Amino acid sequence: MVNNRIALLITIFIGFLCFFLPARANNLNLANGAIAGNMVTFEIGWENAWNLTENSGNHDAVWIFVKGQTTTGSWTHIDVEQNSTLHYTSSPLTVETVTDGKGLFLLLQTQGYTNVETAQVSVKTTVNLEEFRQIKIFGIEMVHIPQGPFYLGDGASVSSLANASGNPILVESEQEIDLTKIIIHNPNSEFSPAELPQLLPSGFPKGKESFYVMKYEVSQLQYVDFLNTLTYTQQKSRTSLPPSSPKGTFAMVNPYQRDSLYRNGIVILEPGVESSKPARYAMDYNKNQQYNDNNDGLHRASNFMNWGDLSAYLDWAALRPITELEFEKLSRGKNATPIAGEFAWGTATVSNANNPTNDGTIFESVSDVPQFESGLANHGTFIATEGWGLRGVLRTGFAANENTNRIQAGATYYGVMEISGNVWEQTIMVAGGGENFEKIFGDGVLSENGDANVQTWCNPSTASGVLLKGGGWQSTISSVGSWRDLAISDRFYSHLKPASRRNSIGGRGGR
Ligand SMILES: [Ca+2]
Ligand SMILES: [Ca+2]
Ligand SMILES: [Ca+2]
Repeated sequence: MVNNRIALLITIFIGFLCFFLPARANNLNLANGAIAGNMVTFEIGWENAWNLTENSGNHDAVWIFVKGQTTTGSWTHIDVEQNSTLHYTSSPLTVETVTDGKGLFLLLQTQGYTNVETAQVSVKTTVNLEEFRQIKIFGIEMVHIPQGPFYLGDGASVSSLANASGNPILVESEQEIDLTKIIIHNPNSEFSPAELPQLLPSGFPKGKESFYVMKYEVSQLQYVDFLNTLTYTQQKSRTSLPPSSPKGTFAMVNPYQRDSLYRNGIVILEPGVESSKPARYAMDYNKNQQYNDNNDGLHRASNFMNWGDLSAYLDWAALRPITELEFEKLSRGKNATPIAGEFAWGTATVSNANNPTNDGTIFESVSDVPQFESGLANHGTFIATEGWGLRGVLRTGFAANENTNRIQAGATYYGVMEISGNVWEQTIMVAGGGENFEKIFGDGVLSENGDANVQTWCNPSTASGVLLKGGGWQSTISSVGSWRDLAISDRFYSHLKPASRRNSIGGRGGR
């Protein structure tokens, strides 16, 4: 049986997602969907939304987008009206539309922290929804990163970017950057770092302008929801085991080490048939053949994702990858003076999260207590007797509860979670071809074989120009200036192209 988190109403499935905020428990809930003509109506419950923009702070938001299943069985992205007056939200929410109409943002109209108990939302799409077999509404929690200058590099980390004197660079505009004036500081001595090109073009997002970023890493449930709208051929490209594999097969793990899950619970619920019927996917980490159980790890970070997987997810969700400059901005904050070897929470010390509590549930956390000024993060350990720590991923937002501050929750300056640790993030590098990346969003539609197909995005197969940032659950922490994967300016792996699936790699995107 399927313990479905989805509220099914006539022809509409509504996704249900649970998340947590740096300061307090958070819970995003979409429910009670209905359609009429071009209009889709639903309820949103959203605890601890914040809007601190009148207090020099930032705000969070939910990215909403719509997919429809046609009478032939395939899924298509449904655009929404770009005129914000055509949509409706009850207090305290407001709508922010986007010029490509691929979705819209919901955010607080009121200032401060607010629990949105149940708000009504009506979204007007550009097509008659009654012609579809099913409609799905997706919500992804985002954080808005305000415009403003910031420092790039920390003057210490391996292969970090620096000015000619080895110091951090103040990024003050989106104009092109002469990279001949920038050096790779403290270069990796084991593997040659990717060489910088001459120029970083003006089209490359530099983080000075505002942007949205996903509050959390892509979760395993989000990846399942993604897979369940793809064709068989597309699913085949986006999973490790064939979609025709038997029910219960773990779909993302290494085919040659099928018992090594690293806490990934994505399974085949209903096998597909080559070139005619896609598989259906679900979560069954506890292997009890009860799918999407309360303790099946639905909200753990999605690992075993290569660049092809992450870029496809972002194209499908009408988002985009973020650049390594944006990664440092969203971590450090504007105008903040870099600290040598600092992590996402702004200090250079870390406490390891190793011992899960409420394992697999929406409350999954750890019993480990963060030491003074040390953020709690899921990373590895050098001590052989302790193995490699947890050997897998934790729930996104695991360290945050109603009593935690930025450091204890391991949050960035702007409240983005797990930027250091859990799964590695995949960002666009200023080298290796990544420098040609431009701020072009996915259109919700993948190529026939399931790849992202957005102009200027790094090649889904070669992953050239993609940089791993932030470290993962197996990353050991050494002294400042040496092995220190979780440090936000670290670029140790600039030589490595994440083209194959690894148990510690996932990621997130932005817009
Ligand atoms: Ca189960
Ligand atoms: Ca991470
Ligand atoms: Ca596309």
